[in-house]
Amino acid sequence: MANPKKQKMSRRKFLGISSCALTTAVVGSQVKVLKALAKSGDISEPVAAITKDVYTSCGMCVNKCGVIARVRDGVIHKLDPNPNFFPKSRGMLCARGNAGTKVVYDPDRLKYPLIRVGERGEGKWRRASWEEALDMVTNNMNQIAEKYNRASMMFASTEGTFSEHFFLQLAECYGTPNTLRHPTLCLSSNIQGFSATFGTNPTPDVKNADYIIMSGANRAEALMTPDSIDMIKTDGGGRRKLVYLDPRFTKTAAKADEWYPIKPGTDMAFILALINVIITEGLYDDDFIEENTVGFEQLAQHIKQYSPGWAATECDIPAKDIRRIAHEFANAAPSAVYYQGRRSSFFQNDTQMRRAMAILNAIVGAWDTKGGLLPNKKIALTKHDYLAPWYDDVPDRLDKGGVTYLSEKDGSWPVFRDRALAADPYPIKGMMVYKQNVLVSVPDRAKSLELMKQMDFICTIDITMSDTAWYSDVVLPEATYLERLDPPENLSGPVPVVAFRQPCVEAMFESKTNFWIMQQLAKRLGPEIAETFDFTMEEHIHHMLKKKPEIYDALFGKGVYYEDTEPEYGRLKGKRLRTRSGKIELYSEKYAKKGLDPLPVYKSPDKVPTNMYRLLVGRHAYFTHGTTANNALLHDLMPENTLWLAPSEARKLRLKNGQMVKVKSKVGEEKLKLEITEKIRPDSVYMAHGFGVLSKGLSNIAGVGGSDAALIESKYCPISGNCAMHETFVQITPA
Ligand SMILES: Nc1nc2c(c(=O)[nH]1)N[C@H]1C(S)=C(S)[C@@H](COP(=O)(O)OP(=O)(O)OC[C@H]3O[C@@H](n4cnc5c(=O)[nH]c(N)nc54)[C@H](O)[C@@H]3O)O[C@H]1N2
Ligand SMILES: Nc1nc2c(c(=O)[nH]1)N[C@H]1C(S)=C(S)[C@@H](COP(=O)(O)OP(=O)(O)OC[C@H]3O[C@@H](n4cnc5c(=O)[nH]c(N)nc54)[C@H](O)[C@@H]3O)O[C@H]1N2
Ligand code: SF4
Ligand SMILES: [Mo]
Repeated sequence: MANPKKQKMSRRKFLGISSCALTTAVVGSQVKVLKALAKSGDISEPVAAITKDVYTSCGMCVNKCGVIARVRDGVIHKLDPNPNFFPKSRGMLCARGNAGTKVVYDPDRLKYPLIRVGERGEGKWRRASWEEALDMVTNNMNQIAEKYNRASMMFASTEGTFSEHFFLQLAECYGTPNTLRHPTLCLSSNIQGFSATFGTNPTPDVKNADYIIMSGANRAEALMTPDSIDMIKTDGGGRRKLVYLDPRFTKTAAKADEWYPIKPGTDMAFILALINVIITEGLYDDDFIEENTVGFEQLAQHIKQYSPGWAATECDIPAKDIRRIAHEFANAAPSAVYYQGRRSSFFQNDTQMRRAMAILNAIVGAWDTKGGLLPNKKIALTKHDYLAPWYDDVPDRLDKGGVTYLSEKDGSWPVFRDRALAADPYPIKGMMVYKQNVLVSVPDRAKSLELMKQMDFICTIDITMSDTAWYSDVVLPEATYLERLDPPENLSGPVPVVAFRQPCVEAMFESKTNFWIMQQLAKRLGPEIAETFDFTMEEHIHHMLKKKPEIYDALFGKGVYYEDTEPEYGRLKGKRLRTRSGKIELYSEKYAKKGLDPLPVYKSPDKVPTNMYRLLVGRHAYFTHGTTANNALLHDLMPENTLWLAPSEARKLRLKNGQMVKVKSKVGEEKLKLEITEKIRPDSVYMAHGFGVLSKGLSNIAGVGGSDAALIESKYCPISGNCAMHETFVQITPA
């Protein structure tokens, strides 16, 4: 909630701190560039002839790889990797990164503020001035505050733009606690399980690990830099080994030394059996355990029940392989990692499954050491402090108490939505959405549509007509990442870096930055809120970098900033960790106190019912989530999604490759093309994310493929509130 203790930062004080000389330098050079550019960019007719190369960072996914934009005749002709060394992306720009030009020059992009004229979802709009659209947003926000409560407004957003915090600032200043961010769709179980063990969510030292086990992380397609680069790299002659578990034969499986098509939802059985072998056969690092951990005795007792023979029947991986892998892993340790991945929205037991991973890494001493798990570092930047107004009558978050560990900032999407639908304990009537595609990214689309139906008002800030924008009342066009000056962002990691964005070309049409939009809304919400936004982006950047002006020179000079090129090992040796005991918690006292299993207890996933299949979802190298499938360049590479089904099952169902099939779950029904492939287990089917859209404003993909969000049931982990997206069963019939 709004914190009255926050230090007030007045505009004068703010400016006093910034370096004025530097401010002039940036603004000066920026203005020169912008002045020479087209006033209102028309794709086919660039007005000015600007030829230059501009450093920035990619905005096509979470990674923020270093980019150099080749601007020719005022148009971004090509995006290349930043040629300067950058520890995060090391000269890599993936297919999506290259396709960024088609985000700017996309005929489907949002060009002007739009106000709905027909029914919601009917697709009838009129162009509005910014003035009118912004007035409409704040009038509605004020009405909701008056009629219900400030907490009846929800703010949904996802990171990636570097300026999400301004959106969250507006929410806080307006006075709602109800911000819904992406972690419970993505990685919150991961953070929870690892933090409960190590006091932090560390990063695996993929580059230096001799032995890596990856399960449920498809790094050759679901790219995370630098892990995806390091995973592929071989030193030649090194003893590096990659063991990969996935119900599908992915590109990572193709690169692995061993691939096991594990039964979905049983990774914990495999991990517990590895721990069993390592403990019962004395392969653990007893000095490390003695010095750094608590609860080994309890773990040793608990793990006895989980033998490789037992695990083999659960997870379909032969007991002899489990035993051998346990030996190989322990022999390679501490230069060995069980890679925890990122997305942990798989099963309801995800937090405890990640706990098991963390415990396995700990007992072989793969912590804070070369080739093991590394605690992250961050380059400190100065925060923007502001004094949010205080409102006495605002209740707690709507989803408060819904799960054991709820993040006040992120909330839990599935819990929140259920309570909002029941107006329990109060109604949610207004929705502000910024860079989140609720109807595509949150499981059970029909429920999200119901949620939107009950709103008095919905405003979406996006760059294209996403499904969520399509169902909104006001749609505001943001300038794309290649047209914005964004605040620098400090990305934590074993080798922390700072990334930034500057405009490569002038923002086209009437698109504006999120920062500008937030400032304009703040102004309309009254002077107290306006004051918290009373600075320019240039001033903000100088403020953030005031303690380290050299970052400024590095960012604008070569596009990247970092202080180290290699991780520092043993950094936390002898130091207290941020757990209850100050040590690595094999046995979690904290969990015991909350009535949770203090050690991971295995439960089999629900059995696949006869004549049904488990629906699996996941990444494709050419797309980011559900929202780049319409990009012209990427669409050429993969024009539609298909349903993967094993040949043996296709024969049983008398289905042919390429035919249209109906996929039906408890909550939805979709039609898409069948792809018969050996690359998937017979008990599961798979579809890529991002097709089957509702919006007709996405011309390449409207009416194409099927939506996974429409099929996935809304289940979640009761500890973290993370969605469980692989617990849905579907029936397949000819369409
Ligand atoms: N190209 C691309 N890269 C991305 C992104 C993107 O959208 N596109 N998004 C980024 C983001 S936000 C995230 S969170 C990460 C996600 O990164 P990942 O989590 O690696 O990505 P997914 O493809 O969602 O899931 C990984 C794999 O888990 C498999 N799987 C399903 N069920 C099970 C199971 O029970 N056990 C095991 N062992 N495997 C299972 C799936 O078949 C899938 O291949 O990717 C990041 N990188
Ligand atoms: N079914 C299913 N659901 C999933 C997943 C899955 O694999 N399958 N993956 C989950 C995961 S791991 C994650 S992280 C979430 C992510 O899903 P979301 O939280 O929805 O986030 P994004 O997909 O990054 O962003 C979505 C919206 O941002 C818009 N956008 C892109 N760039 C900009 C910009 O510069 N400015 C503005 N204003 N808007 C922009 C896009 O057009 C899109 O509408 O999805 C989760 N949901
Ligand atoms: S992984 Fe690809 S899409 Fe993501 S930031 Fe890097 S280049 Fe861009
Ligand atoms: Mo994610």
